[in-house]
Amino acid sequence: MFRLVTARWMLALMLIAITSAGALAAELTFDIKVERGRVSDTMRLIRVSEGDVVKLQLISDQSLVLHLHGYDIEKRVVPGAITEMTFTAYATGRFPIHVHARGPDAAGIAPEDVPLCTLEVYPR
Ligand SMILES: [Cu+2]
Repeated sequence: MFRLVTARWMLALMLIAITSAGALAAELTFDIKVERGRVSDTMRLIRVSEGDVVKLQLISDQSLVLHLHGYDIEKRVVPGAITEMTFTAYATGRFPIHVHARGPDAAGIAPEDVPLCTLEVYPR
């Protein structure tokens, strides 16, 4: 009887372990639509948890170079195409996404002070 109960507990603990492991990380996709260098208010904050695989699908009506600080990922976005920025959120904190350049031949202009949007990565 004791062994049977113990075995049941073991099984329950294993199920808990499997379930929590499955909840550890998520794959999250965000559509970020940029119009005239701005995103809508609802897209200004991207909230994820540490370990999540984050895919930003960027679309813009003008050519831009976007830079995710901290993770230091830079992507050129051209009109009429979806540009993907994919990364694992390994670092926690607040990370701005800046417009670093505008226009088809844009390069080397000063980053804009106001971020396009902000990524928040929360500890798990
Ligand atoms: Cu920047």
